[in-house]
Amino acid sequence: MAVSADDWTDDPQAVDSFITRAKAVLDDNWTGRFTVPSPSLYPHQWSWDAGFVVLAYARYAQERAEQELAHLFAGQWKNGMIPQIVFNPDAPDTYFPGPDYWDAGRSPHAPDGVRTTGIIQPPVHATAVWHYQHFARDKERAVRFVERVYPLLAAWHHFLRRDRCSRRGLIHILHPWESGQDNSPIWDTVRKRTDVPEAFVKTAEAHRGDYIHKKTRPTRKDYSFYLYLVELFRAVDYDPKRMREVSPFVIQDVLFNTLYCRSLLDLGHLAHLIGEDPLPWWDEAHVTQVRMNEKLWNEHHGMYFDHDLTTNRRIKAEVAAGFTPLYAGIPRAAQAARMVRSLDSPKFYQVDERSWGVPSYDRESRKFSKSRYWRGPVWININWILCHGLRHYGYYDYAEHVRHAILKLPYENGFWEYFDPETGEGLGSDHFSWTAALALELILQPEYAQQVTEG
Ligand code: 9WN
Repeated sequence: MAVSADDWTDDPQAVDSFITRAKAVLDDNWTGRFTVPSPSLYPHQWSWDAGFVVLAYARYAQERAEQELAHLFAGQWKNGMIPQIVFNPDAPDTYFPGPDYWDAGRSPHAPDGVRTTGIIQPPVHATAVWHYQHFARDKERAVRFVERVYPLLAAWHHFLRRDRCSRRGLIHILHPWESGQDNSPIWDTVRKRTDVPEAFVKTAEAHRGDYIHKKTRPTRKDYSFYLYLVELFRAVDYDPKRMREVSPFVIQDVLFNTLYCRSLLDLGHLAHLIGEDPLPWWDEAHVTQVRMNEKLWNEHHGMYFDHDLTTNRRIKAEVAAGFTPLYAGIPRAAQAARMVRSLDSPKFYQVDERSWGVPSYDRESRKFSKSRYWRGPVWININWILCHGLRHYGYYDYAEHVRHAILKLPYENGFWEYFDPETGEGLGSDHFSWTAALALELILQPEYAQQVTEG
């Protein structure tokens, strides 16, 4: 079945009002220096959320895109690390764990005068900067900005290569929060085999009230695991080598490595733009592609699986992120065809069926939950990554089917953090920035084309 581009609405005025509403979400969440992911739950700046909002600002708010990135880079560590969260000193003390719990300043690498966490999130920043300069109206200014941030992006990628990878392998992550998919079923086996001291269960319990919508969030056990890992890292002053040694969680994650690979390709393009050598970045991207195909691909399931470095075993959790390598051109054409067959099935998102986008987890698994965070609900960022990946391989009809979901979900139900794949009901926090931003990214493409024609 071919789904036409405007199936989600055939009313042009409705499209205009949708754009206005999406931009209003970003305006409301804009603090004057950066964009909070949502006003109710997340009052600070998150690393990959910042990258996603820049993809939208790139298309209509050049200066704001620069400010967003500059604020994130102000929190960059001296060893190049871009932290998961840059804390906002003016925010109410509602988010736990906050800056005092992390106490990241104990690391000699922490930035001066800015408080952050001591872990990372997926690297989408070079990709964001590439979009920024590509769509910028003031091109000269954009090139000057790229010249300014290129060394910072390079330092970030050097950090990943130096401190998050052994020899020329894949990048490993050390905490579920680093993947961006906090309570994904991928982490279940690691969490279950880790003895978390009772004190962390108590701390997690004490803060349960901080987490709204308990049934749609990670459990107390998940949170105690997250806090325990933070404690292990804090005890070694966030020293990258020691973190690797003490962590029971050392995973080569598909989504993280996919975005790393895409980021390297985009960093190469940025290098080329300002007269630097792109080849080392593209070489690195190539090595990552080869390694992912060697180590993470599973022909039987038609998708990629994470690898647990502690046990040296694949983690066979069928999550939507297992299809994201399409976005970085990682699978060969035959693999991509196999992946689309797995995606276009009752497990995920069948083309001729009434559901609401690609769920984060296999709908036929007994552990699937249609409402609990990264264990089933539809997330707009994963769908957006898949939509672009499918286009890249020429699966335009299926990509349109995914695009349709990305637009229709917030159009009909609001700009929620995640969505029930069966009913489309919005879950988590309302007024969520990347839901608005990525819908805008898809919808503003024709508008951009028009501006270019108008000259
Ligand atoms: C921990 C901000 C972040 C996203 C993550 C999402 C959620 C945080 C939390 O919110 O995680 O980082 O407290 O649950 O899982 O992807 O970046 O939107």
